[in-house]
Amino acid sequence: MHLPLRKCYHVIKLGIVLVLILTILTLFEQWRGGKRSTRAQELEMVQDEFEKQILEDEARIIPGLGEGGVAAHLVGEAKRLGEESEKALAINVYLSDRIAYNRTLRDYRNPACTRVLYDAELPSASVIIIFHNEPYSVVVRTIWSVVNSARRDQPWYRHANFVDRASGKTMNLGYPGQDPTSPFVYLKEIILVDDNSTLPELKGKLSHYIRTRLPPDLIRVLRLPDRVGLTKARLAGARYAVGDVLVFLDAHCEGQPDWLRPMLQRIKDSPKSVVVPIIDVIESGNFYYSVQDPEVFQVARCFHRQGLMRARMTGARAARGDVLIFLDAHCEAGADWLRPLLQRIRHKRDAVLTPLIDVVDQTTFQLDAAEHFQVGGFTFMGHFTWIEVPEREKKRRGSDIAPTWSPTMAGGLFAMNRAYYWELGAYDEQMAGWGGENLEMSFRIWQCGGTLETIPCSRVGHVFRSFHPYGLPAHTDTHGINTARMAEVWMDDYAELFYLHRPDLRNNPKIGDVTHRRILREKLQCKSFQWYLDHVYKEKFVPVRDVYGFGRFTNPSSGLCLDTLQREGEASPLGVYPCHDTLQATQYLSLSLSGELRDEEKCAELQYSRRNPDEGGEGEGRKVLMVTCHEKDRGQKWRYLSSKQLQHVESQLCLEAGPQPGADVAARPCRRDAPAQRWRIDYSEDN
Ligand code: UD2
Ligand code: MN
Repeated sequence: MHLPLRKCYHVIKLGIVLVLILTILTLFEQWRGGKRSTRAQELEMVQDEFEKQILEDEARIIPGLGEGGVAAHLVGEAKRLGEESEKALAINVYLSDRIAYNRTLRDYRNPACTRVLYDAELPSASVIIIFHNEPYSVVVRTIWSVVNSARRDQPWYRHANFVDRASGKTMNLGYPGQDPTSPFVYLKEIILVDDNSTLPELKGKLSHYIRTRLPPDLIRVLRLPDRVGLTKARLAGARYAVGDVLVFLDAHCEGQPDWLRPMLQRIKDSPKSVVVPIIDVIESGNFYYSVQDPEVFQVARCFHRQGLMRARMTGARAARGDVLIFLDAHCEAGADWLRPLLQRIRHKRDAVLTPLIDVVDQTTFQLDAAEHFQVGGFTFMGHFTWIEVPEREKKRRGSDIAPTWSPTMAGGLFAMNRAYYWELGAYDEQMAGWGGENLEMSFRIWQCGGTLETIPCSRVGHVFRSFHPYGLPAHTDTHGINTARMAEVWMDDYAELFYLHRPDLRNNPKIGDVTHRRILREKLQCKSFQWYLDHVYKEKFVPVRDVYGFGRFTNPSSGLCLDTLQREGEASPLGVYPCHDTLQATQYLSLSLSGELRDEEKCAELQYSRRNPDEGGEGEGRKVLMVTCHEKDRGQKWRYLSSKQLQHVESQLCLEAGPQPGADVAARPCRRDAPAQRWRIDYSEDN
């Protein structure tokens, strides 16, 4: 009796405890549930806030503005706000916010591109777009441009052949293994690498935009926890990528129709080709999509104006040749334009033919030839430059739209087989901030057995900015340090030419250790920089090679040196300036064995006065301009006399220092006793 009672008591106690625990648990669950739902609510509200912001953004867009790639303009207060935003951010962001995110562009490709046949099956692409605090609308437009280029229903894909070139089999468009019903072809993924931006709109709002407006399955956003600079940001993207081909883009680009496929095809055909599109300019002030400045002497053919029927008839009646050729009186013919016409008519008597008619601008005589583009060069200061396609390369490539060898690349826009990217050593992961990685990769590609090519049927516009709108790691010259790292590994003795400009970086511990990159170079059995100069970039002027002398050209009596005075432009007068202690680019000149007085890019030439060709006999003297070197012309030949005078061969005039710092030099009749005409060259056979 006793025990059962006690037992009973225990059971009741246990029961009460159990009930208590259960109640607490239920309450806790309820509390947690409630909390969860507030969190969901909160999230929803934030999304709503993003949605609201995006709807507001969309309402701001002015239909038709900038459509086709034409220059966009605003007026009044809006214009002023736009200009202000450009001053602050190097891009007219106010205007960008008002241009459709997926505007179309006029097709600037060489018409021959539309006739190229591509394989139905091409490698898949991972497009990697890196950004740090880029303007939101510009980034979104870049993403749209990639997405749109890969849409299966684009006309260029619809008209594409469905027959595989290699096998002759009919195939679906896409990459191997791709679902043929996917709305996108060739595009595996877009990887956005956020290099630790601080702008809030590039975080949640951008993600929300992608989720709700873009194909989210196609797009990954990689948020880096620290700011690492563009080289490491691209590396992070590349590590993440799974496509066959890596396609790198800056975050302010818009592609022309069908820009992706020509590059994929080339990499399929030639996996060691690293390819770049033609990079067109999107103007930072008005978003005008403009093709690289063509130059008249290139191919000028013909421009058209309303012709006079009657006059032509009269001419035809009087003609006695087999073939009648009508031209307006304001045409310039390209090389060998006549023969193809005659040949065709010989075979087909009733053919009526027109040449390809290019447009020459009426006021500037600039030729608007779509196929004109430039490739990459460099300076020994370590900067990328644009150069004309060398004549020998025009012959080698065989056609205007064939892959064109490029000594270097600008760096931001290129495509490369993913396996080859890693095999070739990806990037130097110790390069911080901005700069240097482009020349490093260019030299590495060529020296280690690859090729670097511009694919003319692929054109992508890029907003070139006049300054970096984002801050870079304080007080570090990342371009200089990265370039020194590059030079240490790839340039052999030619690194000295870089250090001549940057003596401060010689043996500087800031450069860090490059041993592993030198090991890479050995492992890949890469060729020398000398080989690169001899075979890849033969046209490159080496300031110390085949020269009579180089360095500063000092006028001892005044202590002034020849100086290009950082003057920009096609033809800028050569001047004088107090000599620098170290060799600076503006005073770094050479007198070549062929008689050119030049810096790395331009040659000294006497200014020619149309009004009075003999001008400058006694009085003013003739100005000396730094212009593009053109070996043919005698006007760019100089010689160094034993009297230490610099004489212009054609005119027999001598170079005379200006009277004060910053003044132009002049060419005047040679006078042995004139101190202003004596020049000492830092390094020459005499010294
Ligand atoms: C050119 C290249 C650029 C790069 C650079 C040399 C082109 C058209 N552009 O300068 O791609 O090769 O030369 O280094 O070829 N960014 C980051 N983190 C940073 C700094 C920049 O992610 O710390 C991003 C930036 O948002 C942009 C990209 O890197 O998307 C390139 O920077 P840029 O546009 O300022 O360089 P750009 O075009 O003047
Ligand atoms: Mn850029």
